Amino acid sequence: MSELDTLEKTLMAEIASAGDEAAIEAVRVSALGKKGSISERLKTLGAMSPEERQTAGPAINGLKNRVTEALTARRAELRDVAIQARLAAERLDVTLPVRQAPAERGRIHPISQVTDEIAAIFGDLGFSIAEGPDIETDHYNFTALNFPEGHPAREMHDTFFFNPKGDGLPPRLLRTHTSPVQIRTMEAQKPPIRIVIPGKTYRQDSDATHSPMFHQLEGLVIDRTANVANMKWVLSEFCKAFFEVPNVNMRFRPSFFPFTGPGLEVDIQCDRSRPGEVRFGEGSDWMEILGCGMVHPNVLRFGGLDPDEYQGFAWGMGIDRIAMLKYGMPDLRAFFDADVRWLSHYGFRPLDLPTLFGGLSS
Ligand code: 2NL
Repeated sequence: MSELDTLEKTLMAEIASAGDEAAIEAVRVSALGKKGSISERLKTLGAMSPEERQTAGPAINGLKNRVTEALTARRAELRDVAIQARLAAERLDVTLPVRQAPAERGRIHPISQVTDEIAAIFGDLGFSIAEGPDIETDHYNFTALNFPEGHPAREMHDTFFFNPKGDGLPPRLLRTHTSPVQIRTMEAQKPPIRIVIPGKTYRQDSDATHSPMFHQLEGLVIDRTANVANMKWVLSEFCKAFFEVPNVNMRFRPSFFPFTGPGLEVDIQCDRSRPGEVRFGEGSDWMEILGCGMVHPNVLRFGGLDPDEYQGFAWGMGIDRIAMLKYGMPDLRAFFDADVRWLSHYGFRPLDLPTLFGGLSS
């Protein structure tokens, strides 16, 4: 067997056993690269006599062509095997149900939804949102809101107190209402003030209709002329927008809050004749939904405002309670159970943001 035949056999065996692109490329370089075994032999043609060249030329070039062809063929074969393997590995069962993307699967908690709805309504009426700390001082939670020292109303709130710090000050507490934020706002900005304050509030109370942590939304308007008629208009606009009805009948009953004078409780007319359903704006029943009143002069003074110059009105409502009312959720405790089955039933789609023009809860 000639020396070229031996080389051909070796190269062909190497090509046949090359397992991937890199191995094929290594064989190509070893044979046809600058210093490759075939390239070196082609270089010897120049020094040969014409007769020698006549037989050696076709022999070496023939070998070069056959090796090139074998390389191309093996490369195609390997590519084919690789594609078949990938197709098998990436096979999809198109009959499986489509899996939802995370943004589709997630749900907005009804409390967040209702808070956003309320923010959209009052935003449209020219209100800003204000927030404040959950941990408050006795001053902001009680004293500045006209709860006198030792007044029984302080105990009525079933306050969670922290351990005293030993600084001689009354112990810190978890705010029992969002009203401290209104005092902080009066101190920080000049009237006119038009704010709503959504947030967590805390009282030691726990049963089917009370959770030790709950959500409140309060509102405050202060300027030189704010009055009860303005307050009634704002609250009736709110109720119509929130319950998505063209008309609501409201009933204002006198009530007492230390921070108001006068204080009122507001009922809206509703129909409870259908079991498990409440309709607003019609019917023969009344349901209490919020408390309100003119801001007590002492509260204005504690906020750094002169009651002879400024007056205002305020209101407060339980977000959890009106969320239950609007969306027919029977048990308050489920709000805080973190049960995904409950949330996927009562939750809201994350991209359906409540707006007045697009619909609050569509
Ligand atoms: C309710 C009743 C109410 C207020 C909150 C308020 C705040 C300031 C001054 C005067 Cl700084 N009033 N807030 C007024 C009346 C009622 O809440 O039933 N909340 C769940």
